[in-house]
Amino acid sequence: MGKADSCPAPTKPNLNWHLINHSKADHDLRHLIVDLSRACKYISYAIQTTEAGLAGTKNEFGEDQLALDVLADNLIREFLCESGLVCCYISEEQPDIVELDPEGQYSVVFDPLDGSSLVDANFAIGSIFGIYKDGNVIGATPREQVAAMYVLYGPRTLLVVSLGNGKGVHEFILNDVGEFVLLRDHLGIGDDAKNYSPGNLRAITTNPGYKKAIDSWQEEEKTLRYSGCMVADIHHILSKGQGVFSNIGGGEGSKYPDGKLRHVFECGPFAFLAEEAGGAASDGTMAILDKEITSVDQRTQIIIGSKNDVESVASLVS
Ligand code: AFP
Repeated sequence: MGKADSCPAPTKPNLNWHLINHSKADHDLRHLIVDLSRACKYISYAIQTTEAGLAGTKNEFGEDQLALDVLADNLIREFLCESGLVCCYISEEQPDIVELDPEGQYSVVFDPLDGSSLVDANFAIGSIFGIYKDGNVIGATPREQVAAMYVLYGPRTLLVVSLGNGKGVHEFILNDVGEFVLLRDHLGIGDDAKNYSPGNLRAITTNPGYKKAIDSWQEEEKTLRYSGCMVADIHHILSKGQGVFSNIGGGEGSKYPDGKLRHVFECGPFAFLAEEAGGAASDGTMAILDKEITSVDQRTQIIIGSKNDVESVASLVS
């Protein structure tokens, strides 16, 4: 009797099963994604149980590090080391590229805990990951990612992953026995947004194009959905099947001249997921996926979500 006869599809496909049978992930990439998901289970548990106090240290960008930031960064590092599959990684909490196993075939870029300033308010927060095939992330473009994934720690812990190449964007939920099981497969983003999610709104005082974009969204009577955590705000778009999120710069002399968000571990992975879901991501002049990564701390403007809205806002802010 063949394997197919003796092993019917499970009623609740788990992440590992889905990566093998649906995404046809190669062996090592599948192991790496599953290892990252294991780290996120510990992070999810830590968020439920750890004091959300400051660690008293500052990260590379001068921001206060929460104890949970440090913990999440350490946990992910431990799982990457254990995997033996990763030659280097870039983390929001580390100033430089961190070298790991010279034999490893992959590099991973990540924000271990995005939205961590919201922890004490008990808002949803998340972890973001992009995976590249070799160690040369600087000089690459996010289109070269072989997978992107995020985990959203909200009332429920959700994991969304894609291996690109038309394999789709899939959502899993962490169940009570600690398994990520399939919740919805093939999340999609429609062409027109009913919801808008405007970040770095302080830029409208110095960037008239951004002001026009916000005015047009209000005139169109779109619904505002903005939490202050990129993972939660973009998950809202993928979950509802439409929406547009922006983080636009205020130009020279402003707090964030090029927008607040980092190209390599925030915008790149989300752009990969959005395009795979049928949406778009632009910096105002070009697709985020085609924008070269020049440094670890490079910031970029981003408009992401429903294609028509991304296009119209890009024409105003570029
Ligand atoms: P923290 O990780 O410091 O909380 O920042 C979250 C974030 O990088 C991203 O998730 C949000 O979209 C963005 O900052 C929010 O920025 P504003 O506070 O300027 O709206």
